Parts: sequence; structure tokens; C-alpha cells
Amino acid sequence: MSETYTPPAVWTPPDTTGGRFGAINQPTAGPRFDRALPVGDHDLQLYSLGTPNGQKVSILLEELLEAGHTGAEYDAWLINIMDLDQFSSGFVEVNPNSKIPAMVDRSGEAPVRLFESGSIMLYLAEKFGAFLPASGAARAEVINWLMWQMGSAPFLGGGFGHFYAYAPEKLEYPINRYAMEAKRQMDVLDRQLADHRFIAGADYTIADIAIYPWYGALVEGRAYGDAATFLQADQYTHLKRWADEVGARTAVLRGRRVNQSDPEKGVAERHSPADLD
Ligand SMILES: N[C@@H](CCC(=O)N[C@@H](CS)C(=O)NCC(=O)O)C(=O)O
Repeated sequence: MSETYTPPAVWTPPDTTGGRFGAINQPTAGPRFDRALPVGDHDLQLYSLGTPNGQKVSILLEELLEAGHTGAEYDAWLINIMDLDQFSSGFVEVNPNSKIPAMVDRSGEAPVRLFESGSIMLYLAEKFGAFLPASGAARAEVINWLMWQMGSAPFLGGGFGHFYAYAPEKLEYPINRYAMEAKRQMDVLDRQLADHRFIAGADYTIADIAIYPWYGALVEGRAYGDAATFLQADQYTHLKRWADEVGARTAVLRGRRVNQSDPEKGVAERHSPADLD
């Protein structure tokens, strides 16, 4: 690969784009092979992987259970994206976008399919009437921050994380561009948390649950190698104070361990609370 590139008039896919995720990318959507998804005993079936996007949903489910919502019991099945599980016909029926997390709610007459972590979180918060104010300005503020997370994290992960940690070459231009944006995003959160205990105000909500696996992990030094040092994450003291509080919650610690392919990090599948005990 060369440092500079002159795009041809019409793009054609390279043999491989290289880097950590090069092998899984293709310019087309849809299933790549036939395989049905497994279905367990509970109403809620989660198909996921313990990445930050996956953790958002497993943390919320563990929070719901901790708060006494027994209907939130769930089966969590591992979708190993490096093994291309996200391209099975069964998974694509649930999520035509072939990305984790996906979920099916089988509690009603017909199963409800759910994809996009923000959509799944809103659905669960509404279903159980928890971690989301019922109406008005307070509800709007939670949704503001939930949507902020959905829109911002691709610049942190697909932008900064990709070029700093995963791309086959270290290129100064994209690393500068996305380091700038990652720091700006941390400053947005730090300023908000300077005078709010939680992201959307005094209460812990799905906004905190969505943001913690990304930006909490970043300030806690668990994302993209030495990124916390590189980005001087310790400058963001309010963000760190919030991450310490959220990260210590029992349900957060449990939810982070769901659908981990590395046994040192957690369990591949979760079918009952005992799997995490
Ligand atoms: N906006 C989506 C993003 C989901 C996403 O990017 N998932 C990644 C893992 S964190 C994935 O499944 N990648 C597999 C692929 O791109 O083939 C969401 O929040 O649910």
C-alpha cells in the first residue's frame, strides 16, 4: 500500500483491505450462508458479542433484572463476528445490517425483531418502564444523549480506534483528524458531567448505559491499546468520576461479561443468572 492514492473513476474492491477487520468486509449486504439462529427458553433472545455495542444491551438487561423486572430474563447467544456469524441467514433475518447486537422478543403473539443497540435499549426501557423517564423534557434529554452516543461512537471506534489501533499502517492525517474528534467528544461529556451526576441529570438512565461501554472504557484505559495515554484521558476528571461510579455497579460488571469469546473476560453464552455468578 502506498502513502498516497489516486482514486480511479470507478472503485473496485481490493483483494483485501488488510487490518484487523479486513477479512470480514464486503461491499454487499445479505446472508452469506444458511443457518438458523438458536432459540432458548426465555422471551428475550439476545444475539450478540461483548463489544461496547453488545455490552450496552447486556448491561441494560442485567440492570432490569437487578431492579426486579423478572420478565427481562434472557438467553444470550454468541455471534462471533470474526467467524462471520453475523452473515448467517438466521441472523440477517433479525438484523438485515449484519451487526451485533440483535434481539428477538418472543413474549407476544408474533416475535418482534430488534436491531441497532439504541433501538433495542429504547424498546426494553419502554417495555419495562425503567431507566427512561415517562414523558416530557426529562425523557427528551435521555433520548438526546442516547442518539448522541449512536451518532458519535462511530467516529471514536470506526475513526480513531480504527486508524490508531487496527489499520495496517499508521497514517498521521486520519489519526490527527479522529484524535481531535475523540478528544472533542470526551470534552462534551466532561462538560455535561461537571454539573450533572449522570449524563442526563440526577438519575441513571439508558443514556449512561449506552455511553459507558465506549467512553467509560476509554478513560479507564481499556480501549485501543495506549489510547488513554495518547488522548490524555485523565484530563477529563468529571468523565472519570462518572465512569468510576457507573463502572462499579453490579449490573454493569455482570453485563460486561456476557457474550465474551475469551473465557478470561466472561461467558460465551448466558441462559440464567447462575451463568454469571
Ligand atoms: N449502530 C450499530 C453498530 C453495531 C456494530 O457496529 N456492531 C459491530 C460490532 S461492535 C459488528 O457487528 N460488526 C460486524 C461487521 O461489521 O460485520 C449499533 O449500535 O447496534
